[in-house]
Amino acid sequence: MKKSLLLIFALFTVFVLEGVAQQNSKERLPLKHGAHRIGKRTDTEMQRWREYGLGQFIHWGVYAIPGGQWKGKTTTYAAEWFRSSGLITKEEYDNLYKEFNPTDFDAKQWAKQAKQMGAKYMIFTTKHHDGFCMWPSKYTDYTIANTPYRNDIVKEIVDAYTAEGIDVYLYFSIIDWSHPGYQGGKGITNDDRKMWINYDPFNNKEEKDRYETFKEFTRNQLIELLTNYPAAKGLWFDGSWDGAWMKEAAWVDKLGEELRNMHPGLIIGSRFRADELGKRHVDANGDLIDDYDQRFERNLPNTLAEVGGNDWDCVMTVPENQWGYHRDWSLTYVKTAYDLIEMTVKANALDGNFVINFGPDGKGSIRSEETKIAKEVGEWMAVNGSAVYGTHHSVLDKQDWGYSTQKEDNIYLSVFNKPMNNLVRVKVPKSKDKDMIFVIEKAEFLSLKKSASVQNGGRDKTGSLYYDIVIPKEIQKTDKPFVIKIKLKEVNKGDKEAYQQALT
Ligand code: FHN
Repeated sequence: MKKSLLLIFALFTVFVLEGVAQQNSKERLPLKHGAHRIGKRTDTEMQRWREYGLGQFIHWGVYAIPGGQWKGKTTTYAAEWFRSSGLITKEEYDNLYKEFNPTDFDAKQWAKQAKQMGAKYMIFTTKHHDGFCMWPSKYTDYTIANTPYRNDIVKEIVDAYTAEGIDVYLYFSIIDWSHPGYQGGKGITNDDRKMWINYDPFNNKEEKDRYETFKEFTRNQLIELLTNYPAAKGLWFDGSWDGAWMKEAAWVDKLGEELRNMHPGLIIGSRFRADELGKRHVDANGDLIDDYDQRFERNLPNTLAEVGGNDWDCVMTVPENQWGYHRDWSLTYVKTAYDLIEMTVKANALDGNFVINFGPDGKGSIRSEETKIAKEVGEWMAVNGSAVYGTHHSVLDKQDWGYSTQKEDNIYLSVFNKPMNNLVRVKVPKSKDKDMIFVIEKAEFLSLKKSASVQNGGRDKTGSLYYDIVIPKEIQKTDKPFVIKIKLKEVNKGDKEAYQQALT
């Protein structure tokens, strides 16, 4: 009896283990062009990226000349997509560069302003979807070299920002409406593997051959950018959702390797390439493609679970969806500096970087609304930046007054909803040891640089231990978010004084 029971048990175990093994091999697909690394990059360049906290994006190109308006008509379309707005003919748009002469442009001034805002990195549109190159590319005539301005704007930007200690990333659009070989608008979205494998983005051989010239052109331009601007830290891709590009998984993957080899430490986000099954950002196994996740454009995540342990950034417009210069900002809600500060802190509390977009006008001036935002964000960051730079999510749960970030054992409480009773109630984590509790050992308001008073704690309905930090008079009337830096200490419940302080 015993023997037969043992036999049944052994058979059952083999059956279960085999099932699990089969299941695993079914789940993990043997991808050649999916993620080439599981988990985060650990090198110094990527560690530096992770610590930026706040960045600046600049969308600038010939679309800044019309600024969303043409012949008395205004579009609500994104200004940088003006060529497709219907207000201008393609021919008119494609001749705008002949007027591009941004005599007010001062890269050093822009870089100073970005530094004052607190940006640690910046992303610049070297070429947006229209294909106009802000550098004198030798692979097309549609460049800054053939405008009345003529100077290499990318060089001016890279030099000026690098001199201010701000790392530069080169935005590059895969979509290029100016190249005859570019194959646009033929993406398919489906989850059917076979359908994707059989999908042909071309209508005929001629189209396919033309696309080969586009691929070579794109490769040449990327090599040119990294050769001309070696100080750039990374490439920020856009427009890679194009169906023909997505079908080139092997070729794009090889190009990525080539670019990385020529520029050690190069940082590339998840928008460069798809895997061989047409999956973007994360591959068909669910692993992040390349170095950081770019899916959170204008759309911050709300929980750590959503970011899946990956590095990520969120790029954000100031009006609703205008990246390039639009003359009329009355058309949508315009974010305030404090909206953007809250987003910055929220992103960092969820292990991401936050990037604020600017769209200078056709003459090269940054609009007054953006200058005001840069100033207000900068003033806040100058006092409270330690809650952002180099921080990550904290050991505290999310609480109603705002967001918490952490660097080493400093925890930063960024308060955006000031409690009416002027007490910031801080729930501390539960100790893993049943004999220990956490107490707030030190608390300091960053803007005051003096210790804050922590009132006796208590337990809320869920049994969580909390302490109240008193908002001092100097801050009670503020209409701005503020930061309290705290340190926690684990003490024995038997330590009478600390325990008493925590429970009364
Ligand atoms: O279509 C573009 C848009 O114009 C803008 O450049 C943004 C910035 O991330 N990217 C695309 C939309 O995802």
